[in-house]
Amino acid sequence: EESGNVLSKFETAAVLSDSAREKTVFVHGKISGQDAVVILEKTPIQKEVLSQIFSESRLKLQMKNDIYSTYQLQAPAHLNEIKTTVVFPATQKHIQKYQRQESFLLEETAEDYFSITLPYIQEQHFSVQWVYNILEKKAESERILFEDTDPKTGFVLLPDFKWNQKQVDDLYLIAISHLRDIKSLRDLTSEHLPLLQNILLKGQDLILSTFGLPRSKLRVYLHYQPSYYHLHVHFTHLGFDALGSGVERAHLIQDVIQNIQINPRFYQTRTLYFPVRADDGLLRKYREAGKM
Ligand code: M7G
Repeated sequence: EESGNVLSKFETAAVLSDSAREKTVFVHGKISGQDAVVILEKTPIQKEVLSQIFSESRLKLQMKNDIYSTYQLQAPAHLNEIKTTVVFPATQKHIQKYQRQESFLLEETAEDYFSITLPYIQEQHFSVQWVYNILEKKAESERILFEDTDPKTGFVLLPDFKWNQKQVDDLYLIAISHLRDIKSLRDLTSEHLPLLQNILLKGQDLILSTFGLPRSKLRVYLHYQPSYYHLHVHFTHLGFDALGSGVERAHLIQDVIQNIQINPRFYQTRTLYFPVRADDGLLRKYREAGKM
């Protein structure tokens, strides 16, 4: 889909972070005076277009030594796209989110959650308007892969915007609950078991029938803390090191279900650990409370 070039007026202010290994760069800048964040990412090479790459590209020899040679290969434009994500207008919190920073592990007791974390996330959070737009079919409706409309156990399953859907190697889908009052893992009780089981089973089924990936190839998890406080579940390819799939932030949904089966108030009573970044307001609150 063409959308003009919103980036032609982009004025770069700073590179927030970049990674040669991931082939990404996160840039802060301005568009007509307002803050914007742009993410550029070189995507995996699709095996389906290999023969086109070999036959339609221009090769420039860089060096040759014995049986070794390296080239600069210029692939045709349509095989040489850069996945680009634009957040505009971006808030200060978005700029922070994408800035490379040191992180610290917080230890959140149940009491800390109610006295420190909850009040903080109630005043300081990313808008979940994009989530409501999906649930109400005001955005991305053509991207929805599956929907269960039950008001209690229903959800919408669609590609995460981190995935370009060109290869299953880095498959990344999200399931968004129709229920609007579950902020995070902390709110989940035995009442939500049918919802969690429904998301897991139907998500696995859809991914098997649509992408041919069996459940043994999926990592299905919730983030704690999430960025967006509306219940959603991440489905990623097991072989892909998705950002945020590390043990300090990702909770496998199968574990979550079992923990709640053993103790219906598991997530209201346990201490939870999660990373926060150096400039996160929550870290400041924990320090002020003498917890760090
Ligand atoms: P999270 O655990 O709340 O936060 O997950 P994280 O971004 O820190 O991981 C939210 C998930 O929703 C992430 O995987 C995002 O890439 C994805 N996401 C965020 N937005 C704003 C959108 C969007 O507008 N559309 C879609 N399809 N996915 C999004």
